[in-house]
Amino acid sequence: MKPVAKEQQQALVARLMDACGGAYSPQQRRKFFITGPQWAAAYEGQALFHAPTRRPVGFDEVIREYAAIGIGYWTTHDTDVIPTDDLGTDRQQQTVAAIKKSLADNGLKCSMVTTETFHHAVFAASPAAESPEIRRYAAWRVCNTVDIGHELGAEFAVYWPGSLGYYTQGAIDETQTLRWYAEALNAACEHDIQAAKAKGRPTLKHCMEAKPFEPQAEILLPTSDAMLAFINSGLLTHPEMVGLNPEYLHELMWGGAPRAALARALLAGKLWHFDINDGYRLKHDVDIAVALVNPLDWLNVLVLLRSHGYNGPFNLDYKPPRTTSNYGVFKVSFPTAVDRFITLWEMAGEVMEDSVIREATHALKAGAGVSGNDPREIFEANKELLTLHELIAHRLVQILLGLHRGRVYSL
Ligand code: 3MF
Ligand code: MG
Ligand code: MG
Repeated sequence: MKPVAKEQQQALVARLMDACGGAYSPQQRRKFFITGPQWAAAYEGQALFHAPTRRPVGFDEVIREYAAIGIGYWTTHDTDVIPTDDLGTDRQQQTVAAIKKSLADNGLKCSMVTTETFHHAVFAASPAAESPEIRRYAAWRVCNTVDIGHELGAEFAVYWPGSLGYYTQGAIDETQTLRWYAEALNAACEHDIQAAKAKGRPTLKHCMEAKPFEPQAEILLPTSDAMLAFINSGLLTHPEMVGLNPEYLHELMWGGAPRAALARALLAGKLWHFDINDGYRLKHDVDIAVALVNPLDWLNVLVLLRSHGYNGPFNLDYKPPRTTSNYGVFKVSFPTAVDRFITLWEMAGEVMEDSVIREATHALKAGAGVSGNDPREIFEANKELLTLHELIAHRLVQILLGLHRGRVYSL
């Protein structure tokens, strides 16, 4: 085999990307409420056992590259772009002004801002620690992020309380910690009401994001369902301002069915924002790009969301693998993630219109038309109809794999 010299490798990647085909145009991609996180594109490949493999990239480069791909919206943590020490200072104002210019120059919008309450040493015992000064600082941080959000024209604020929990048992009182955490959210909502009024803007949609494990060993709000209970616990002064940002993998990680978790959030009227990615059950947060692991489940998730009129953001919260180069992040990782999502969204539309699935679903709902309350008789009368469950599953796989169009390799 002929070695591929370093200077020829990008051209090879570009040529093979073109050979893949099936790409959507930037204009087509921009029709979707697909949002690109600063932290996803800027992720350098580091982890507990992993050194970085990519050079750092700033917001200017990320925004420019997202624009070229056709990702129309940008999202960020406060400290992705503003060093902790600059928060609340003139340097924050200067950075926010520079971000605004970069977004405007590239025709992008900032859709969501989020507060980093997990990385800095001050949050070692969570943003709802016993010490009142830590909690005061956490409340100030979320309020400051609300201000940044309004300045950048965002619609959403997200909260991932990943450090709300513990490693060793008994040191914290869970009920008290949850009350304190609610106080931080209340501070953000109350500050938002004032800030929105002052700016003549609507208040932000405040969305909570659950993750079952990591970085704490035990997490106080590990699932979207736990968060729904928290929102309705009576601890929040403005529960109507607080909804959910489920993440696909975070629901899968604990062994849940993401589609069922999303359905429960939809029924509660709280599915406001959605982090899209992929991975495996009962593993750590591998944050693989959407539909690289579970494309059939992803098709079904999108059928659910499309058929229920979900119109919130699809946030590309994944980590480009550390084997992907800086060039590859924008040439391969993001465009292919966006295009798999769009293809599955289009397929979800096909599923909703599919005459086989439609007729089978209607027949199941119609039942056999027997009267009486004899369970044996009811079962016997419906028995043949129930076979349609498996037929529908086959039809979904057919649509996913294109089997209905015929597939030939060695035949
Ligand atoms: C961690 C996450 C986070 C959140 C982000 C938004 C770094 O697993 O998913 O991404 O999505 O903090 O609040
Ligand atoms: Mg994740
Ligand atoms: Mg997330």
